[in-house]
Amino acid sequence: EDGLSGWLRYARIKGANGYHNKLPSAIVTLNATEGSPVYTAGQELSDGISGIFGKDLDFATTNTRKPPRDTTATVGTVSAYIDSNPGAADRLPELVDDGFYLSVSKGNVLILGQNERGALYGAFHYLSLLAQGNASDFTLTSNPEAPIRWVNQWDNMQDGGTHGSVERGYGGDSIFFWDGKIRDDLTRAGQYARLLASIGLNAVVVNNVNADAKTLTPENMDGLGRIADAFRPYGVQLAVSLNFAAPDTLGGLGTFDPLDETVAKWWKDLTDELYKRVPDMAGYLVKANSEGQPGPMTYNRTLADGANMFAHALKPHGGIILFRAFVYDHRTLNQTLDWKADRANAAGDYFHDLDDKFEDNVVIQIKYGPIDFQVREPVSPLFSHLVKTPSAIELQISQEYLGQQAHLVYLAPMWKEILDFDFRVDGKPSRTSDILNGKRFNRKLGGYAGVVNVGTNTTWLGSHLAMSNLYAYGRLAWDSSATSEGMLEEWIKMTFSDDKKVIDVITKLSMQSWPAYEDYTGNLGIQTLTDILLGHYGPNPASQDGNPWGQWTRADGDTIGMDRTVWNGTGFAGQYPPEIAAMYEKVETTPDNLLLWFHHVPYTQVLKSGKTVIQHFYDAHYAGSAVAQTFPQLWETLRGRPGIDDERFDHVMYRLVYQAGHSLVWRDSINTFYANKSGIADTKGRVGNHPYRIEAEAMKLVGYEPYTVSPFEAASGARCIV
Ligand code: BDP
Repeated sequence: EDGLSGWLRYARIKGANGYHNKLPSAIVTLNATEGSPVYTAGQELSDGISGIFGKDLDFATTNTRKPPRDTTATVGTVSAYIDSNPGAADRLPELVDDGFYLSVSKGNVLILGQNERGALYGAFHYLSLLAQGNASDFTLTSNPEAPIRWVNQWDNMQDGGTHGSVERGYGGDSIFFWDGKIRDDLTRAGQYARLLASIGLNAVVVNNVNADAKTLTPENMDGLGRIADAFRPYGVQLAVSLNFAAPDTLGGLGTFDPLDETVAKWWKDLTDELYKRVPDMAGYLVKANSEGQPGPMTYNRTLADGANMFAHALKPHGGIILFRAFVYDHRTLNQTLDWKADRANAAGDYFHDLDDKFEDNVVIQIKYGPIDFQVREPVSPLFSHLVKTPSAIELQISQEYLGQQAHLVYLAPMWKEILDFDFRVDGKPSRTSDILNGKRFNRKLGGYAGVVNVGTNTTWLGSHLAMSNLYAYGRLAWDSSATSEGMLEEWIKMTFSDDKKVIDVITKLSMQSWPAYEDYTGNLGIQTLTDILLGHYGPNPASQDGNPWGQWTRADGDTIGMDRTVWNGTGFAGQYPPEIAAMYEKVETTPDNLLLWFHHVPYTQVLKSGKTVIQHFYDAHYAGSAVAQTFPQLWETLRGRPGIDDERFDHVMYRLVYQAGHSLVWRDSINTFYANKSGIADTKGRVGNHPYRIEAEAMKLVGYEPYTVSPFEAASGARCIV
């Protein structure tokens, strides 16, 4: 068990033989051509039922629905079905694009998709129930909540000497690129598409948002065509991330001004070329004028001018452009000089006046929080500003700031809080999910973009347990009302087994993991305090303040937190609709978990819990790391349980032991840092008091040398041994 099949293992379930009479005996795919999603659906049904139950099925592709045996699984599109059964039209429910209808009755199964991939989604849904031991009769109509259910890969074509690396990827090299080219062997791309399709995800942006213009050489465009071919059997579409300056750097035009006609024509011709190779390309993703990337503002054009140029090129082909709201330039934010400068304001400031300026195939892709994938952020206010322009939320499955898959952090509970947040636009219910799915502002486009960053490692993400995040992402993009525990249970049953103990333990570990991580890394909305300049990983609270990106903690000897109020701070709170703005404006009404995000207060400020800020810090860091200490013990109780093979058991255990240890590093680094800074002692006498600790550099070990570490907080006295 190396993890390659993810949750699609189709492992034999308990009492498999007992199910045989509830299962179909044959599969009929309607009008399926080899390589089409309906054909794939038939194959998956055959593989799945054979794997889960040991029952082999006859397989026929036909355009009539005459069952070759008494019980049949029929799969196809609604229109193919109606062609052979004209009378059925009235009996079938309304389906939107990608939706499916599924009916199971005594081994006769009907799976109809509104389109081909909808049929495949229906087949995967049926198989997921079977894999969970549910073969009972039912009918179901399932429509996706939003049309955009994309995945972003931050894969580099070539990155210095590192060939096909993945930016902020923790699962190995790129499955798409190597040495500046598209890989010859794209087997993993197909396997990835299979996992994504099984949870209803429908497109992948294959290259990094920090895009390399060389992605668009003729040879590489041919390669992109091959990736699209690998995706197509699963109904997954290809999308491409663009470098705004490509007309100049690749095309040699000497300009990339979006209002220059030669530039617009260059993009149009290039887009036509791409569509020759990938006729079903989903569209583009663009990061512009951010972190040193080129963009329209280089020529004093608006972001809308930039986005619309691509929109025009894509429109004849039915493509869409996801234009990122992550626009900020640290070089213009000299926050050491300007106390009011706040990167959190940037997206709102840049996009606020552009709502009616975009073409109708432009979607603004907005990170969930105004800064950058932190463990706790308020939901980006920009979702409430764009009324005419559709938006997609950018979530990060890859745990860049959240332990990089070396820490278990199940993210669904965080995403649920974000999706359920009510902006109260015009005093009316306005949940993030209803803005994304188009209901609140009556829009057709919108949805979800998840930064996944899988790699060549057979575990995909570098950790078996982290795959629950990818699973939950897909499920939520389809149906945001799915519950965190419910999604976990499905995923555990398919990935491991339906053993009660296995379900209970993995659920407990996972559900405790995000709150624990927040507690031991950075709480009260202070953000994760990770090393901001290096890897975004270990503790380094000092790095938050002395650089032009951050200035986020604004901590001194007496006070801490960033004043983002309108009356006295950076004004960010005022970007929310009035009811929410009023809540965040005051210390008393701001939830404790965002207090230091919005307010600058003394360490002795008393929270709603009755504790002071500093004592809360100390206690939470102890409490969170204490939870992490229980993880290896909990996991140990699963040794040898059904579905827990040694290979995966050891792999997970290794990480949980590491997490338990690293949570102590976090606890002590942060607590000691703020104890020193504030000069206020822990009332429980723990911080800085480690009577049983033996410093590594005080030991004598043959073959090891003392070493000064950076960041210095990672070891007491900044010394460790190597
Ligand atoms: C930051 C990442 C960086 C990305 C950037 C982005 O550290 O690698 O390029 O976001 O999203 O979080 O564009």
